[in-house]
Formats: sequence, C-alpha cells, structure tokens
Amino acid sequence: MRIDIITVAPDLLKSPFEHSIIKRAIDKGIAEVHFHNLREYGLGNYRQLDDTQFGGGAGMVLMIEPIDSCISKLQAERNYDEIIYMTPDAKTLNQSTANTLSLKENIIILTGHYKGVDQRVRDKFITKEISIGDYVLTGGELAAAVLCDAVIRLIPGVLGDETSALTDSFQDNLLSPPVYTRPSNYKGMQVPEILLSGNFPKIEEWRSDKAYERTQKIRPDLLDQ
Ligand code: 6GU
Repeated sequence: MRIDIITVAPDLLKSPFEHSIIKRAIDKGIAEVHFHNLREYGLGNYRQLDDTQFGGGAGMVLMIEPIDSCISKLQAERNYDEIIYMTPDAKTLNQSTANTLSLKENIIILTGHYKGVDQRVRDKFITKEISIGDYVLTGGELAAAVLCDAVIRLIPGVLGDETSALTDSFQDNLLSPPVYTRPSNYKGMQVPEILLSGNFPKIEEWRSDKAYERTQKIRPDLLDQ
C-alpha cells in the first residue's frame, strides 16, 4: 500500500512512522508513506497557501490552487483508490473503516489547517472525509498519523502474529477482555483462577463474557450497532 500525505507540517507527522510496528511495515516494503509539503505548491514569492474567507469571519482558509497542483501531480503518476480529507466535521473513524482502507492500493490523505479548505477542494477531489473524534485539533496531521497507524497495522504481514489484529478491541464491536501476566498473585491480588486452569474452551468463554460485560458497562452504544 502506498500512502501520500499532503500537509503544511510534514515534520509534525514523520516521527510516528519511524518506530516499532509501523516502521517495520515500511522497512519490509509492505507500506510506503510519502510526505508532500503543500508549501512547495504555494502561490507567488511567498508561497501563499491560505486566504481570508469570502463573506467575512475569522480564520484563514486553504486555497484550492496549491492543493489542485499537488493532487493533480500525484494523479498523473498513478491511480488513487481514495483521496481522504482529515477534518473534524466528518464521520468518525472506526475499525470497519480502517479494515476497508487497509485493502486499498494507493491513497492520498489531505490534512487541513486553519479554518479548513475551500469547499470546492472537497467537492472536486475528496472521496472520503474522516474525523478521529468529537474534539478539535489544531491541524489534521496528528489525525492523519492516527489513521495511518490504524490502517497500516491491519495490512496482511504487518503484525507478526496474524491472529492478533482479529482479537483487538472493536474488531467485533466489543472491547477487549482483561489480560494478566506473571506473577499470578501480586500482594494478594489474584489472577482469575480460570486463566490458570489450562481449560481453553472455558477460558475463551470467560474472555467473551468479560468482553461483553466490559462493553455493556463502558460502551453500551457499541452493542446497538
Ligand atoms: Cl481529522 N482534524 C482536526 N483538525 N481536528 C480533529 C480531527 C481532524 N478529528 C478530530 N478532531
């Protein structure tokens, strides 16, 4: 999978791709991530990217022209399955969207800043808009990093243990059950007996009960979906 990220702050974005599982996926060639500094497509000597909004109001808006230049250049080189715009005024990212995106070949991610982008960018280029939650970040860069992490780890071959993504929280709309490791008794705090029993069918049943219980308590909304 190839991901092209268009951003005004590439440095803010790079570090999450330089560690652990995501780095390994990139080193193995399973995922390829390219950063494009929108500033390089800015207008005039000052490489202008944004302007005040028509109709008045506070906040600058990213102009269509530099974004068009950057996206068109990429599209001339290959076909893209999705052109995603990271913005708080969109549907919230969930595991199902991450699963779907992990099967794509080429995607572009555009990260917004300021008041956002000219609506015509969204109308003309964007195929999918994603928010990462109901709160506002200063820019879409961290959100793009979150999206990429969620997606890249799902690409086949990225996680060492092929089954581990399948038992994630949310993979079946349930939160994960509690997990324990040694020691089995820590200052009187005992690991549930069943986990030490070696009775694997019973352990699975316990885990699934606990997952359901936890979901019911913390995220009952997930059970309605
Ligand atoms: Cl994608 N962008 C910004 N700026 N804020 C957010 C977000 C995205 N998702 C949640 N808050």
